[in-house]
Amino acid sequence: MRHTALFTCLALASCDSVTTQTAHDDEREVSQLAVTSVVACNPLAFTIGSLPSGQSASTLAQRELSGTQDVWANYVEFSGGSEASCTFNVGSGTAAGLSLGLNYRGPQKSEMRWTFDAYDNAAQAWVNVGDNAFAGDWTWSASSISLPAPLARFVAAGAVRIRYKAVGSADASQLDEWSLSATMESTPPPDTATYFVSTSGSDANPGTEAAPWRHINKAAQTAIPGSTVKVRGGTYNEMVTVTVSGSAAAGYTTFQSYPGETAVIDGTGVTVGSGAHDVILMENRSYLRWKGF
Ligand SMILES: [Ca+2]
Repeated sequence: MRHTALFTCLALASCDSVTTQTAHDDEREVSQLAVTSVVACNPLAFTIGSLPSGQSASTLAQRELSGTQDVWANYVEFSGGSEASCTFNVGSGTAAGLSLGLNYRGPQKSEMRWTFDAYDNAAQAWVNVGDNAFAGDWTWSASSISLPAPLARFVAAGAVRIRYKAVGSADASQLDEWSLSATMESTPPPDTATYFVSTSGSDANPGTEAAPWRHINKAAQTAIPGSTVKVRGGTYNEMVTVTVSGSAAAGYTTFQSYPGETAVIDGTGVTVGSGAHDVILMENRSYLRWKGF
């Protein structure tokens, strides 16, 4: 969409709260940060059965065994009839991918079934997400099980709960690895940068309060989306061409007089380019606010 917003602030006139909301499609994109991490089971809680002596839930974070290796400290053994759950703290954000990392040794599914369930917080019920169908007979079998969409139902207070459960009590089973790979998306927080312009500043400055810019035009071509430009009191004899925008993700970019002071944009004596007679030119810009001029 193309849109042109032009307005004129005459010398010493007030232009207060002029806001544009039009945007190019690309300016409406909400950027997402996606972070994938392997989350450890913490804590492991038994509702039926118990953690065997000499074993630790912390070993579930590492896949260490293959074939028929038997290193007691490297896995957790679940006796027949066991039921236990892991809490995985995946953190804040929106889940874009949740996948169990498993290394199992025990009976084949045809002999005895062991199930993995995820807790659905919306339905307040356990949902089966898989079982030991991938496993050979008492040989270490690694696999991953992706949780089915929609994933948001499985995340509450930054945590996912997974249950491991025996169907019957015929045989024990062992888990060397029981982890959760979580891809979490988050929207970066709006940048709250603030810039300063002063009649005693310099456009070579960084635009900080201590070292402000000299011209509003400098800010209008430098300020990042979502930032605030505070203009110290005084008369700015300049043409301002705005080339920055705010964005849907970062919010409005705001130009305002410094609190308690009044900045005046004065076009008097400024050479105006052909076809443009505006002291402030905003073309195809969006998410901008002008306050207190
Ligand atoms: Ca292990």
